[in-house]
Amino acid sequence: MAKTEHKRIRVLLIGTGDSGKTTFLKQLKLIHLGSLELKEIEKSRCFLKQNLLDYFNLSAQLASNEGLIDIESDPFSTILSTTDLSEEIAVKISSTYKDAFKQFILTKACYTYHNIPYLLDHAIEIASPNYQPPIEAILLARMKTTGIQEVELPIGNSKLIIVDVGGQRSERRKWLRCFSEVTAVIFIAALDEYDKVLDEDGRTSRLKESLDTFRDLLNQDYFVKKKVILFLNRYDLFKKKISVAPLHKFFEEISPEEGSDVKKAARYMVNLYQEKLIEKNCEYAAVHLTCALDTSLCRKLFSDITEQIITESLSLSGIF
Ligand SMILES: Nc1nc2c(ncn2[C@@H]2O[C@H](COP(=O)(O)OP(=O)(O)O)[C@@H](O)[C@H]2O)c(=O)[nH]1
Ligand SMILES: [Mg+2]
Repeated sequence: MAKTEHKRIRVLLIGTGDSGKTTFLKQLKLIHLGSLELKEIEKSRCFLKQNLLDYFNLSAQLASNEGLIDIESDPFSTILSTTDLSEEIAVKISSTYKDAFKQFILTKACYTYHNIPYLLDHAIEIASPNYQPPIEAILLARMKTTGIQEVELPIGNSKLIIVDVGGQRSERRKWLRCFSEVTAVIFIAALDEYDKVLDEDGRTSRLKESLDTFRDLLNQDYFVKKKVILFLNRYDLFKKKISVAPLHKFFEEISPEEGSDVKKAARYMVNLYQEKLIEKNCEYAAVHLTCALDTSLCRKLFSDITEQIITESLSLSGIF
């Protein structure tokens, strides 16, 4: 191969739903292309509106179960019966964000619906027909990925192709299609999901599903001798959650002292994933605790990772 020829490096972002795959891809586009496509911005705008309505409704139901608000009376009853976020509804939503309900959102609902405080703070802007979501909001939008998205990014003399896939069970059947010719796999898991269940069936532990998915992935012939990088993501949410839902409440083998200490609790989570790597004799793994919303961290992390992948893959192909 001539030295000037572009080397194509395919990196797969993989993991169960909501772990942060698409958010990392958005960050990579921002870092390497400088912006996002207009259709992605428009899609985020629609999803932010939908997220606001959905998470408001779910949070209001929870607050009502605790007897904090009455969802049968206005403005809650009007908001809960609407399917479209008009400006009028947004004003009503904003008017509820006070007293016991606000307290409930900030101290409880935010651990399940992580972006609800931001959405409520910006409800009126989000509902405006002229709303142009800032990057901060675009990164916070929760939008389910279906199918496989490939993005090509120029990095020096190489082309980095990042592949993002849907993480829900129904989407995982499609993963096999993108396994061939992969240079490295980044498996992304959400650290704060240890007390959550899957949306798909409402009962399976999300952590167990992620660990099983990781183990199944390592079992694939495609990944023998491939570089596997593990991002234990949503570390910011994990750090906050540990103080209200310490790990020893969910895992009997961990002591209260370890379960309520962020670093020790994170170490425990890292070990759960590393055990799977040891089981599979996988020597090539690197583990990082990450926050996909942090652009400067993403810039540094991906710059180190791509440099390493490119160097290794060039040396494997005999250029060095
Ligand atoms: N606070 C916080 N939110 C995150 C982080 N990573 C992803 N999210 C949010 O988690 C939700 C799901 O992320 P997404 O990238 O769509 O997950 P995917 O299903 O794996 O593609 C979105 O609302 C993101 O804003 C993180 O590190 N910290
Ligand atoms: Mg996605």
